[in-house]
Amino acid sequence: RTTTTPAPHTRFPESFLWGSATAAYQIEGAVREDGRTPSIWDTFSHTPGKVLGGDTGDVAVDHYHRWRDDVRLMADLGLTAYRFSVAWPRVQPTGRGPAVQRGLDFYRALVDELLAHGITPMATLYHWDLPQELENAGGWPERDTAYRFAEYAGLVGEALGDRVERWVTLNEPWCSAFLGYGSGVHAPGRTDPAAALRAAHHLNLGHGLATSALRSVLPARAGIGISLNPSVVRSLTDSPADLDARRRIDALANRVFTGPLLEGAYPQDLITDTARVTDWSFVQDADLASIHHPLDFIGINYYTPAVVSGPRGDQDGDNARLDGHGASDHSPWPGSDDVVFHRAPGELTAMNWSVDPTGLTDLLLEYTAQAPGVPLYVTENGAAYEDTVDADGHVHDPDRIRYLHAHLSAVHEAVRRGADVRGYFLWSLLDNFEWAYGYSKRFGAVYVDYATQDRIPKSSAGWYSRVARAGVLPALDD
Ligand code: PNW
Repeated sequence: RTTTTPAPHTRFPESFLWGSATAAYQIEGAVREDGRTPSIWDTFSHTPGKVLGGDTGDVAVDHYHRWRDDVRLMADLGLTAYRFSVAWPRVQPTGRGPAVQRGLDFYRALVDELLAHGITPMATLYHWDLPQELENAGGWPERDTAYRFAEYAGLVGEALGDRVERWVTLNEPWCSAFLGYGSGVHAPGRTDPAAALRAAHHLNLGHGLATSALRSVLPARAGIGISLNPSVVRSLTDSPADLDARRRIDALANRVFTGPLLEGAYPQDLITDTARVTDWSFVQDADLASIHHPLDFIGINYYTPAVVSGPRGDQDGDNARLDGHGASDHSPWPGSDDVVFHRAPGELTAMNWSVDPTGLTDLLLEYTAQAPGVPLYVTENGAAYEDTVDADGHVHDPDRIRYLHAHLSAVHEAVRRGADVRGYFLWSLLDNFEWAYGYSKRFGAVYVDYATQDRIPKSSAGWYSRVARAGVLPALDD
């Protein structure tokens, strides 16, 4: 092959972390072991009609028993970091009171095993598994849940703070608030727009209070951040109506979190847009000061952009399919449920999410500008495809390799243009319980045969492994 243009220089910084990510409810199983009690996802997945195929996390990929093998798998792949989440109902089964030692022991052993293999742990404290008892007491729309979360964060921080240096308070609070309490496609499945906004505020407050609780127990070298799933919102046209739709969705998807986190205030336009839903009287005077801490890093989870327009009667009803948030008669956009979502350009993954890596570059540069000096991690990025095992026992997933290559190039491009990105966590290490889609969507770099729990690294795992070991992104056809 003759080529005149040399491959672009795609070396990543020396200390760049090459990781993968998972979440407790999606992989652990063992839902009744060692004192664990139900979380809202146990209740939800056991409610008929909520999860595709009636799937539950009861067994998942049995990581609670196979964690040693799973760590070895990461080590064999040459990965240098792992983002996992701690199951609140294992540590504090009722959401209150002292920690259950056996719950903490599991994570301590996991972390020790990671460290023994030279893998840097990143612990997420909340990846959606609220103890059911706290939901019974009102859940995230109730202020007390924020206090309970801070207390739990302190317990985990005390137990693991000597060995975990990177802490994520919340994973994707947007999903917890607006899919959990607005559209109801996630646990606990409530469909109350005012409750969704209250939940968003109490998640913000929980993050702030948990940050203080962690600071008081963690060594000074520890870093505390949050993983957001910012929407890259694009307007269908430059018409005033479409630009206004863009502004509204940007407020409800992004600025409802970055306002208080980075600027210490809720955006005025958000308060105005949602005035018919709530008067925001649940925000108390001191709350914004509690939320507005300096962040040691920001975690960015990115999959696909959104394209929106103002209301256009003829296309109403497509939203459930096109906004990628699952089918529901209820909108996850309080006060802006008339905004129309359109199919974004690009190929589709098995989630029907369009592939557009430029969104990731845009986001990383946008956060670099919005939060100058705050390091960034891509704490999730990846894609579901319809993977199958060949007759020879291999799983060939060239689409996923292309997706990862394009998105890692997008990260590199952001770094080249000044973004301080410290690492990349592929979602996900293993195929797992994909929330409302159950086991029907496979995001893993490693295939799981659910009948046997056999792990089969896909060709993308081998590809990612080579990238991680070299610290350089090869040309795609190498
Ligand atoms: C994220 N949406 O979930 C989560 O952090 C992961 O646990 C999950 O497996 C992964 O992305 C893939 O879906 C999302 O509807 C779920 O906008 C739904 C949405 C976004 C993120």
